[in-house]
Amino acid sequence: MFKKILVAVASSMFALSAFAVDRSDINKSIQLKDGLTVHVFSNGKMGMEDQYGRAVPMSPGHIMETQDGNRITMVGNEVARLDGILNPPSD
Ligand SMILES: [Cu+2]
Repeated sequence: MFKKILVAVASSMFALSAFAVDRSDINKSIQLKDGLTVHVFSNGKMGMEDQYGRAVPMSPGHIMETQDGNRITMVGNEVARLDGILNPPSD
């Protein structure tokens, strides 16, 4: 059972890294009031970028306020996926 979970985790990590540097996977990016940016991926999940261009975690379900006063509910928490896009491996 435990081994099965490990295999599942390993293969999903591989799937993530396979398209991690593909910026076109981001559907749209929205500026928030607090200076953060929320990136919405093609599957509807989101990743957060801070003022310094780093991928930062946010709890799914968190209510975010956009610069134009709208509210968005955080879906997913794609930190590793966004980090691969913001900081692609140099080699
Ligand atoms: Cu968020």
